[in-house]
Amino acid sequence: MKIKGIMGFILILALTLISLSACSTDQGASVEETLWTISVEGVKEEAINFTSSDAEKVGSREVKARLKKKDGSEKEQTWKGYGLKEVLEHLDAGEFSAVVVEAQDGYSKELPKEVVIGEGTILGVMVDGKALEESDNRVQLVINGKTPNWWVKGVAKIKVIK
Ligand SMILES: Nc1nc2c(c(=O)[nH]1)N[C@H]1C(S)=C(S)[C@@H](COP(=O)(O)O)O[C@H]1N2
Ligand SMILES: [Mo]
Repeated sequence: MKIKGIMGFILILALTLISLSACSTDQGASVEETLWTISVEGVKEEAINFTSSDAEKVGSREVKARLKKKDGSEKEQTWKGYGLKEVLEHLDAGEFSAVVVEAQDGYSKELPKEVVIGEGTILGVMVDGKALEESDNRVQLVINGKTPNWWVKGVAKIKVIK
């Protein structure tokens, strides 16, 4: 009787542990988890929240970007991210003349239309196989061929200018 009781207890304990670990694995693998949010202004009356989950619907692109340093040297990086042009299409932004990309720290760049629609312009989330971490602000504007001052880090806001 006593043995049965102990066995029963161990069984319940084991089942509890298994269900708990299954839960945490579920959460860890969740694609619903929002890693970042970018506020998009100038499309609708109110700002649109474009999240990492929305971005997955856009589909990612790889860009081999030559980063021109100020000392004249160049380094090549392989970036993965979401084409700015595709993101705007996904949001039904329609016609525009320019787009302002703004960071959490207030740093910003105004991109003329031809830069916005360029194949080498993406919201980068991964460089050389490594995801940008929270300390690196998760999302960085990448523009192939442009100097580092164009590469806005920690993109927080996108303003569409008609
Ligand atoms: N959010 C944000 N992004 C930014 C800046 C900034 O001040 N804030 N500075 C820009 C400038 S002027 C340069 S030269 C590069 C510097 O990038 P690095 O620190 O990786 O060399 O980031 C660019 N992106
Ligand atoms: Mo700079």
